[in-house]
Amino acid sequence: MIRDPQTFQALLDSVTRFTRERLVPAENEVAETDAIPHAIVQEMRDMGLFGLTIPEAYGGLELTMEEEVRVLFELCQTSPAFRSVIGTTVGIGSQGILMDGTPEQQAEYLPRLATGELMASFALTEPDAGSDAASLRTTAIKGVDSEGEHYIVNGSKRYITNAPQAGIFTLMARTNPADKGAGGVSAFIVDAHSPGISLGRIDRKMGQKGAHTCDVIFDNVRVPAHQLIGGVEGRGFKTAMKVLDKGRIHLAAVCVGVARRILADALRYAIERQQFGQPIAEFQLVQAMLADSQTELYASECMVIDAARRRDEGRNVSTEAACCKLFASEMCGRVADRAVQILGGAGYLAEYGIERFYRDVRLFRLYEGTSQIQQIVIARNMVREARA
Ligand code: COS
Repeated sequence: MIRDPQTFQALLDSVTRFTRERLVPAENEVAETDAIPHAIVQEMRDMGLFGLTIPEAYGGLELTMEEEVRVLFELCQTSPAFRSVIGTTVGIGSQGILMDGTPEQQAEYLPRLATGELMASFALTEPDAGSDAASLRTTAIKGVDSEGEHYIVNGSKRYITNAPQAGIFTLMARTNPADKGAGGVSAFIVDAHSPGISLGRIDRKMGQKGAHTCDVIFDNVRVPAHQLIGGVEGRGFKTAMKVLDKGRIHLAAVCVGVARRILADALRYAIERQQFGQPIAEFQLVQAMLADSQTELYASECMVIDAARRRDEGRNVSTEAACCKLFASEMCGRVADRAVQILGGAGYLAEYGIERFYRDVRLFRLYEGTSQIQQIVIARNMVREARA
């Protein structure tokens, strides 16, 4: 917990410097090689970025949600692939352990997650269970043998971010196959190197080069019973939903950071580019695009800060998190689209970088719940509260 504003400002300043001096200059290399340089990952470790949200007692920085989103506003003014390095650990991979893990599970994993020595991936989505997450089919069947109680896991997971780098998976699997809904799902911590786990080939994506996703296949994987998160069966879906509530605010903050960068690039271009004898920034139709982007960006920043503060106060932010994810991800798409328009032909060329952002940000409206899923969450909560 950073209670001293000056210490927190020093962290923010160092993240801003790191983003400008190390990440931005490496953007093209990452896009071309589809890999984040090891030296950059190590610097992220050294800065404590893997432990942003992990309690100090376990070696993390224990940032509040408000502090976390302010760090993301700075860190994400570059290719979103850099954030993905810490994304599953800080965003969703470690949060199930943090929220619902037993003290033993927390003591075992959180210190290594905080240093970045261990990376966590969140394994919920399946080939036939995407938006309808509760329909997942991966099973974890309890048994006992000479080595003790365990679960045997079978099934496959899809689009698992950071799976190739993961040391552990937060896995959602069905412990009660008779219960086809959310109540039959449990959450586990699974060692990624367990016998029977194999990875599919790295997915070829439209954008976000350097951030890797792939299938993860579980073939009779033996998971010791003490790896059941919280030690109780049937709570895995709720753990996943709570993790996603937090993850959606985190991701909305990512959208704000990336949109800030895209808008700054578009503004600079508009000031430098001369047409009809003056900078195109002087033309009102260009100004309208700049102003609309600035307004929507400001609205997103305010929403994200407000939702983060509410979460810090211990309030249920399921609705607010979905509102933030919905609005900020759509905002980022519009900001990127207007930026291409402001740059004109240059916006379509790879060398200006805007077309790369245009492709990168398309994912924001899809992962951790599509825009349509956010609308469902918001409206369902509204109806439920109105009826209560
Ligand atoms: N926090 C805690 N518990 C929650 C919750 C939340 N935010 N949301 C739902 N739950 C609980 C419900 O209260 C319910 O519990 P009870 O059975 O005890 O009442 C249980 O979880 C099931 O909830 P619900 O009936 O709403 O589940 P649905 O199957 O209808 O699905 C949605 C809900 C659509 C919201 C869910 O499937 C979802 O978020 N899908 C998108 C998944 C996603 O984001 N995937 C991206 C993967 S990570 S890249």
